[in-house]
Amino acid sequence: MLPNPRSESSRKLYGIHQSGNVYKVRLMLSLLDLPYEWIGINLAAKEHRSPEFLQLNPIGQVPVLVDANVNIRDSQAILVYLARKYDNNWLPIDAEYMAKIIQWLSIAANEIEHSLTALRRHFLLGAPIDRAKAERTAKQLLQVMDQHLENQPWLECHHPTIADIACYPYIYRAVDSQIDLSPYLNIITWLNRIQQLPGYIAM
Ligand SMILES: N[C@@H](CCC(=O)N[C@@H](CS)C(=O)NCC(=O)O)C(=O)O
Repeated sequence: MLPNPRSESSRKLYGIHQSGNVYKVRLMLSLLDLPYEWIGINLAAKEHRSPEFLQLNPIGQVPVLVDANVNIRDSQAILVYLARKYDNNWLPIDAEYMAKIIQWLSIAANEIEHSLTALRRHFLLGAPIDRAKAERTAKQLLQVMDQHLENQPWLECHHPTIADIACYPYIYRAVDSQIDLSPYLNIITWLNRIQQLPGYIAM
C-alpha cells in the first residue's frame, strides 16, 4: 500500500525552534494542514555536523524536510516543494507569477538573510556583523516592500503565496533585530493579514 501523504509518520522536519528559516517551514506545513514529526537538532552539541545529519544535508544546516523518500534542504526550496506537491495556489505555474514569486524567495535568501536575520543573530547570539550595513540594507528593503504593498494585499498574485511566507518570519520578528517597523504601515497591515490565515501559528 502507498503511504498516506497526509500521515505524520511519512514526514519529518529537522530543525531548531529559534530559527526563522525553520519557522517558515513549520508555518507552511501548518497552513497546509500537513502533520509531521519534529526532530530537534542540537546545534550546541554539533548534531548538525554529525555524519547522520550530513547525509541528510551535506551543508550542515536546518531546516531539512524528509517527505516519504524525498529529502529537501533549504527553507525556500522546501516551500517550493510543499506548494507544488500539496497546493498549487501557493506557487502558480504561470511563468510570470512564478518568476515574480521567486524574486521574493531570492530576497528572503539574500537581502533579508544579510540584514534582518544577521541583525537578529547579532543581538540574540552575539554574532559579529557589519551592523551599519545590515541596518541600511534592512531599511532599504523595508521601504521597497512597503511601497510594493501600497496597493495590493499580498506580495504577488492578489492572494497568499510562498513569497509571503518566505519573507514573513524575520520581518515579523524585526523587534529581535532592533528594527522599528512603525514607519512601514503597509508592512504592518500585511503582517496582520498573514496572522489571520487559517492554520497560522506564531513562531
Ligand atoms: N538558506 C538556508 C539557511 C539555513 C540556515 O542558515 N540555517 C541555520 C539556522 S537558521 C543553521 O542551520 N545554522 C547552523 C550552521 O550553519 O552551522 C535556508 O533558508 O534554509
